Amino acid sequence: MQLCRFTLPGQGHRLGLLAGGTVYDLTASGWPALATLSALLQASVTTPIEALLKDVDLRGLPGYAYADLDGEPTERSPHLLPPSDRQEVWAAGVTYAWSREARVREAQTKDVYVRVYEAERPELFFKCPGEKAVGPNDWIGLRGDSQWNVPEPELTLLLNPALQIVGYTAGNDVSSRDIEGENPLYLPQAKIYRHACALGPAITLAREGLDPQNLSVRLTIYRDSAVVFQGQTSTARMHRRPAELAHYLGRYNDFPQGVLLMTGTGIVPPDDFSLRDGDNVLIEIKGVGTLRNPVKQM
Ligand code: DO4
Ligand code: MG
Repeated sequence: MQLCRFTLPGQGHRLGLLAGGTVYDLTASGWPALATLSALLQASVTTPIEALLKDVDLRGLPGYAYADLDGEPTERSPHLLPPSDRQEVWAAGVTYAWSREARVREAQTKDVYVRVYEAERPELFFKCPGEKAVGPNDWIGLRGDSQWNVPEPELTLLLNPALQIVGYTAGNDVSSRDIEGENPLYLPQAKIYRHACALGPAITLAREGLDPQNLSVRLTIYRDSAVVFQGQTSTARMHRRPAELAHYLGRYNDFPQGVLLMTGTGIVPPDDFSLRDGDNVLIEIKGVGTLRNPVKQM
């Protein structure tokens, strides 16, 4: 069972439940706690999401066939939106040795990456407001002032206002490596721009029994239908625990609408690789789903 946000022609933004190939319209239940993702996250502080959903009679809700969750939406199936509405999206960095090594190679100021990998305090940075994240099948952008743009496939945590991990989704922390490498103070420009954050396709609830520290993550990049890069890792290789990252994010900060936290990349394409206009990026996280986004040069 997964949660999603979706829209159908003329129907606005809806909260949905994905079960057995059907998207059930939770917003149509009329229950305030199921109206939006923010409302659900707020309610989940006192009542677990699964308990809130238990009493919903799905047969009484509009349901839309969504046989192929990972595929392109058809005219008759709902269009999935990013699983974020009023939450901020944050990201952790240098949480895998592979990421540390790639930053050291690209950077003119090298030791910050080695130090943050080993430090007790993780690197955490603001990525975007939830409304600016893009969902499955929407385009991700390449900055016109950068020559070196890459996707970063990241397990993404969904946290409620009490900073409890209530779900997981896939995230793409699209980044400009040349801007990042030139000076660490340029990080916000290397990370925050139009269509630089993709999330989705849906939220797997934390209580579904998924072990976030043992999930395979695969990144595939297609160019003219051919695979130009494929890499794989496991969240078991992450140097930090998800709960530890959530704890640091919540220190002296409040997230009344909940928050999403990308947990860092463990896959970095070779240094001579940069995304191009027209590429297609697929991020597959076992048990969480496949996030697919075409690339657009801005
Ligand atoms: O400090 C650089 C950002 C690192 C990052 O985004 C990652 O490791 O995923
Ligand atoms: Mg990243």
